[in-house]
Amino acid sequence: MAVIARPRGAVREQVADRFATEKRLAGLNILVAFLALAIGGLMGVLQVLEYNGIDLYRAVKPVLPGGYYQGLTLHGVLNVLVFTTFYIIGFLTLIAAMSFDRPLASGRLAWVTFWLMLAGLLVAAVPILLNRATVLFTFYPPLKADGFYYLGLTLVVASTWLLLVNLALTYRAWRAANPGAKIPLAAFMSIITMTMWTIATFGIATEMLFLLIPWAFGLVPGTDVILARTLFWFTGHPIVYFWLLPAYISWYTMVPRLAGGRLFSEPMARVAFVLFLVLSVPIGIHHQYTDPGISEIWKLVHFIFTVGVFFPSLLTFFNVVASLENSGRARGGKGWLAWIFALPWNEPAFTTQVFAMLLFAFGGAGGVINASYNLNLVVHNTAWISGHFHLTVGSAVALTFMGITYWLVPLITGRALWSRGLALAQAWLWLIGMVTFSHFMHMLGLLGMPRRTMIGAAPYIQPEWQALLPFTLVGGLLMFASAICYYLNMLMTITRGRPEPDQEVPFSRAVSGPEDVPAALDRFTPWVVTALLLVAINYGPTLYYLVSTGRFNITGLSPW
Ligand code: HAS
Ligand code: CU
Repeated sequence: MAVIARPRGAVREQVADRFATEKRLAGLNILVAFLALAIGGLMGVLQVLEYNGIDLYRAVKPVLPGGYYQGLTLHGVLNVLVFTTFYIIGFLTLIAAMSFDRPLASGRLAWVTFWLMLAGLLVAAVPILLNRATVLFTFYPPLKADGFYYLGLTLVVASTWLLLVNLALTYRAWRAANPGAKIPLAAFMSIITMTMWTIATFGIATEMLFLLIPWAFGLVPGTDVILARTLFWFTGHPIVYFWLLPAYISWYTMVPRLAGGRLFSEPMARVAFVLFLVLSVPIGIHHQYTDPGISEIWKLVHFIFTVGVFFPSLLTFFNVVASLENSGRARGGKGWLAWIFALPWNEPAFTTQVFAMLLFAFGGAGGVINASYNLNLVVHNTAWISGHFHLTVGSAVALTFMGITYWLVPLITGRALWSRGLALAQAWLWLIGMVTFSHFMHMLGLLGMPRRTMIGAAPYIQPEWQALLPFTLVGGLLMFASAICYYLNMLMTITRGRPEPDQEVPFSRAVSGPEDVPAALDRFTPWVVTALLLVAINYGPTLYYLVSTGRFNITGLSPW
């Protein structure tokens, strides 16, 4: 993949201006994302305090009348729906354009996308804050929220499709100007990510439009719980790859350069992304092993395909570590493993992202345990699952997204990072805090501690849980300290950072680059068709059965 050349003089001014819209949009999206994360993260601190018998919800009752469960709804919705979605849309808007080396086809459409997403967010936020949507981020019926909660979230999701439209138009214009060239890697990956996401959101859009919205506004008397859950997980599983793939884009196309070397193999990176497009969606039933109404046969099929989607992450593991080794050796590193010490550990954007990778290796291993039908019965609905997703979305994704901002915010604002030392401290605190927190959450899960529960107030709290719970608090507080370092550093960068105008996206070259990419890995249509076919096979019979036998008579409840 080509490195963006540093333009000179007047040309530089022009180039900087060419991406002004994309930069502004990336900046605004990422600002919204991190504001959401600040509130969502704070709720996490309240939760871990409650686990340890310090119930601050009583103190904040005027603000959070719904207590723990309202806080948990905010934690889930803000962190995994709002933070991720806004960040991803902002990040992909900018890097896809820069990778194509042309602005997006429609700046106006890009603005419309942002404003619609923001409007959706505000519509959904009001009922949550008023304690009229304390249904957690999974909003399973029979729990019933205010209709505007569903409406707002639907608007956010539907608006993200507009980015795919914009990318498709940009691709068409780029192709007309570059017949025969290979699509630049980061642009190819961005389009795959948004295509996968658009297919994936069929589930949640159908659930919202046909089941939950009419039900919550009283247009129909009841709904069907299992059908709603199945449609939710149709999207709810692949959403994790919607979060992960932008982090992978950074690990493949930028981290090797930050490390001072090259990506090992571009063709292999494309194979991984194509496999994610094909395999991410038709596996959602691995969240429903314990649900009635779905045949064991389809649970088994979804299990087998889940093991399949492990493979592109293993390819990524190999490719990313090989790229790091390439970089370590390019910096004079030697030996079987000693090259690791030659890597630029004093570079915040690099270190933060490699820590995210390390944590993900463990989160990924836990994923296979979740996916296995019989082991899932041990860990389902326990604190183990919270341990799992704090390593995945809470680290592989969130920590990578923070690491990226260590070069991206300077690029957008034209100001140098305020403190590299503070950024490195942030990375180390997150690593140590998360290892502690997630390890003990996994252990507590194995000891049977349920997730999504006010453990501090539970009459059945076990002595062996009580022995381990303080460690979750230590981990949580270390992550809180990490977050403070992060926000302080960003605030100071934006307001006080030394001017440093000529920053660039650190796109990497590859050892095996575009020249080695076969034509099949530079196309979308065959893979989209395969993806749709697999979705139809893996979901068709179950959805048909659930719709045709559904009894839409659950009136719903709002117990908070
Ligand atoms: Fe998961 C539940 C299975 C990945 C998130 N998952 C969840 C939930 C969330 C979540 C949020 O099968 C809970 C949802 C809820 O509220 O109920 N998950 C998997 C599997 C994978 C997986 C098989 N999950 C993710 C990712 C997530 C995420 C990614 C977010 C971003 N998960 C499940 C299952 C459940 C589940 C069941 C349901 C459980 C239940 O009962 O409720 C795989 O995709 C993981 C593959 C990953 C790897 C790791 C590759 C490592 C790499 C880094 C290498 C580089 C290094 C650096 C180490 C194979 C690429 C080296 C450094 C040097 C210096 C050399
Ligand atoms: Cu899943």
